[in-house]
Amino acid sequence: MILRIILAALSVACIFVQQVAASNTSLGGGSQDIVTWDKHSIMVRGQRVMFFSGEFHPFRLPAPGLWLDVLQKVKAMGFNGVSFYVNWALLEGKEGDFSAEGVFALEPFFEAAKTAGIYLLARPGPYINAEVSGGGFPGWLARLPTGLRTRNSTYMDATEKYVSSIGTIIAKAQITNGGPVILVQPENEYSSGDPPFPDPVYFRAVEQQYRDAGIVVPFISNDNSPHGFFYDQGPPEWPIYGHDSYPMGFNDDISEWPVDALPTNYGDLHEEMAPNTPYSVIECQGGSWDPWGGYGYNKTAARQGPEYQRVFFKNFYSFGVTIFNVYMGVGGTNWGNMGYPEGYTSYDYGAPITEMRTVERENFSELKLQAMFLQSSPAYATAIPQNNTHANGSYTGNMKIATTALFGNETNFFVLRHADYTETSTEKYHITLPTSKGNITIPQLGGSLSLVGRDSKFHVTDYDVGGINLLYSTAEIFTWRKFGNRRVLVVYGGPGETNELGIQGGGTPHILEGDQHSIKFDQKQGSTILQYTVSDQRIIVELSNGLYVYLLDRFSAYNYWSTDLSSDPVSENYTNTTTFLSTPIIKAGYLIRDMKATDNTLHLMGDFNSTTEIEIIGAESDIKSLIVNNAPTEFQQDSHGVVKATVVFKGPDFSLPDLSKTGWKVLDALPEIQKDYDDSRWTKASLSNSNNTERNLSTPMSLYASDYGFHSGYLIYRTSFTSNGGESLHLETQGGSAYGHSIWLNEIFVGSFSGDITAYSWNQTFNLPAENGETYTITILIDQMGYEENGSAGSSDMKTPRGILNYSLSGFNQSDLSWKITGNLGGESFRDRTRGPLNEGGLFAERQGYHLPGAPISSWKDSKLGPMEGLSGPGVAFYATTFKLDIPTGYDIPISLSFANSTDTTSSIRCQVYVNGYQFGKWIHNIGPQDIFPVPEGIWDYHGENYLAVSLWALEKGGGKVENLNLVAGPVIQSSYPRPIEMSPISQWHKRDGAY
Ligand code: IPT
Repeated sequence: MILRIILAALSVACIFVQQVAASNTSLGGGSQDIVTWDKHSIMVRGQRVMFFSGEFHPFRLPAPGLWLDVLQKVKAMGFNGVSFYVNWALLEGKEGDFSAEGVFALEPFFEAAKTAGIYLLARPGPYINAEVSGGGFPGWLARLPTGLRTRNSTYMDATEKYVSSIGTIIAKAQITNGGPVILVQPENEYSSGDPPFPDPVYFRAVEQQYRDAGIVVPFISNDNSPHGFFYDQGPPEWPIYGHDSYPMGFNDDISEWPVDALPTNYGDLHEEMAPNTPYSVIECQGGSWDPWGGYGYNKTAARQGPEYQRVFFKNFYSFGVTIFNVYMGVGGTNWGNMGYPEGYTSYDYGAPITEMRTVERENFSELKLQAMFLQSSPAYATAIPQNNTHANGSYTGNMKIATTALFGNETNFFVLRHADYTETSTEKYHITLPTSKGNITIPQLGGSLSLVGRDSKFHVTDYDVGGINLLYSTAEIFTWRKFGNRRVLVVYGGPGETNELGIQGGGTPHILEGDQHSIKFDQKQGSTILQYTVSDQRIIVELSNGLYVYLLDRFSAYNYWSTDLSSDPVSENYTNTTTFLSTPIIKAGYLIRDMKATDNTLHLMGDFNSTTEIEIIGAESDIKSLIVNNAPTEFQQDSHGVVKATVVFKGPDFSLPDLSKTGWKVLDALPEIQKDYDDSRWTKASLSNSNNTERNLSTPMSLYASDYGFHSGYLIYRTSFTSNGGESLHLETQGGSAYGHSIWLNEIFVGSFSGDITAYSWNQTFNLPAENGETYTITILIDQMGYEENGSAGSSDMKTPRGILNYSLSGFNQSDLSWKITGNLGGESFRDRTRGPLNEGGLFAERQGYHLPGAPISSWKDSKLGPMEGLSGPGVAFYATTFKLDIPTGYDIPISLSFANSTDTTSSIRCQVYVNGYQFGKWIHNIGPQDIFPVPEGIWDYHGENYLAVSLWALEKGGGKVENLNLVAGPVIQSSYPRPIEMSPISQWHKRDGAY
């Protein structure tokens, strides 16, 4: 055994040394030897790391005080990494004016990652896709006279300020400088486009920009699927090769699984394309975005739920993936107009951790089982995946079952699934596995094994449980631990399944807990063979070699946790396999974040949603006190060292304000249609040319909002004419999926387009009730839904214009009309530096800053019910109210705004909602599907006054209202996370100079 460890250490050291030689090279001066890699995995300070990561975008949770909460939950899921994008559009809203402060600052995020012990993969773009407006490109790029994402110097120069600034910020947070960043991905899915494509000159230039900014850690790429781009350029200058995978597609029929979607050839492709880099899946589908009018995220979460995770993720493990990022780990919110047009406000994504930061989805629990297993199995990282062309029938002789093997030095892994992965029936099988004791056909004690429904399972042979050889197991391993002379192995299976384990030198088993009849023993191959039927009655078996085996069903296993903040001087809080495998296993309920043992005292930090029996398995033998969430807690410790206690859940005492009683103020938010309205300070649409490379002008002047610097939220256009009587107006506008518009002739409502998910633009002709000799102003209000993404390199998709594309007024030449335009006040010289360039649109109330707390609402008219009173005709009203929240600390109680209109309400209304100035929702009742808008603590002040504003745009003759607007509390969690949460910066209203 000792020899084995020494040999293993030597071989790691050799690989390490070789690799240092191979990858300690420089591009623009970058060099380091802390993060290295070989064909199996990355290594940090020579220790192999299975980089198990969840995608999280700090910019989608503008409450830095909650970042640690989220990262601790990712860590509790057994993950050791997070991948994050940075959204350029939010940091350089005006060309050359880069700022990353307040909610946009990354330093607190890096600190939180260090505290949680989470390694980071930084993905700063500059292009990110990510279902954000322009795919992360700021609106001013629409004015570049060139396609985007090419070597063209106009484009490259435009990226320089951002890349050098964000590159410098990330560089400081690299592990070489004591930070959590260990990998950087330049660009994003640079996988298709116009010639020259693929362009190594361009790709390399982006890398060079980051090297110049001080990035020294390895680069990693994310091809959109395994094309192998750039790998053939060879190391060392080129990145670790990675690709993405979204096998379930997006927004497809929610109930069915696609056929032929399981990528069974990716392991072979990797061997062909990039055999010398670790197999890396940079984005593995962990949910889906949901479009306007979509199915809603609970359905997405269910479709990409535990069955999908078992079948599809284990398929990737069968190829030996060691860099694995689940997109998304935590979705978050498209607040403040940041989303792209196809998506609505919520970006929950059906991810394992919800937008409200809860962990009750089964997706979380299933992933925890998988991640814990791989983190507990150091042999996995170097095991060699076997060609699986003949997987069907191999090892089982049953053609309905596919088995793919990974062979290690001693330990072998076998991944089983139905040959037809969509199969929902049960398949029984026997399997013959090679072991150190020869081939063994399992089960040996009678009966058969089974794959029940959509499932995939790991079987292992010669698996090292801290020096005890697990000859084989068909039960899946959750984790194992070694405490002194004792070992604990926790395994699980699906309900009703038969499983069998062989434990070498196990001697005579002793059942400590559970039903004697559901378990069988025998001695074979020098091992204790143990067969059991999985039920929710756990079985604990003690073997004579000091091994305790916990036999669980999958659902009970969900309640088991292990914490691995190793807190040692070298590995800090990052997962350290050696210390990890000697920390206690904790059976609890909702969430365990951390456990520390000092001087015979156990300190446990966890979150509870009900009164919970806890067990700490592997505590020191003489525990004197147990402190749960800072409270001394009664406990017993049994003769096996297990500590047992009860954590009592005490429901909090609180109530939420009733929004029909808080009292509202209302303002007419469309003064533009009034007779005397003065638009002299508006921007004249005077450009006779546009650089827009996506669409040629159809009008004598550009009416593309991006040409005038307006990139977010509502747009308003005005023009005047003197009538010859009864003109007709033809209009073509464009705002992206689900957008809408309304048109007025002076104060007379002319008509609207209420939106359709498939209508990105709309043509309409109106007969104007205009009288000969009278002068009229036409006012057009357009909802712009964000810019399109720019997925194909060299394209100009993000420039797809917003605003008026074309118009004609009968009896007039186009050039007889002149137009004025407004969007947010100041356009790219946006006023609210706290909430960034996109938070405001062009409504009068937004231009004045009335969505900000401290707005002078006392002079506005009273409205008893606010948006629940609504408008009796078409128009826009702006409502505001204030109220106090007083939420007890010690609890995590997410608070959302719920808009509820009866489903038969046909009237089209569009609302925007602002909480303490942050736009946290766009509600479009006639499109849906989102009615509930979570707002994070930190944006809400849970212990003080809050300012809530709602704009309501009624698009139809009959007007409209929100039938019910409520504050609703999400799941109430008794939480160990320190509260109060630090407030996000809430800058106040000041009279805005030059506002119109
Ligand atoms: C992949 C993008 O890289 C990512 O930013 C996000 O947009 C994701 O899609 C979908 O949520 S692209 C992939 C669909 C090929």
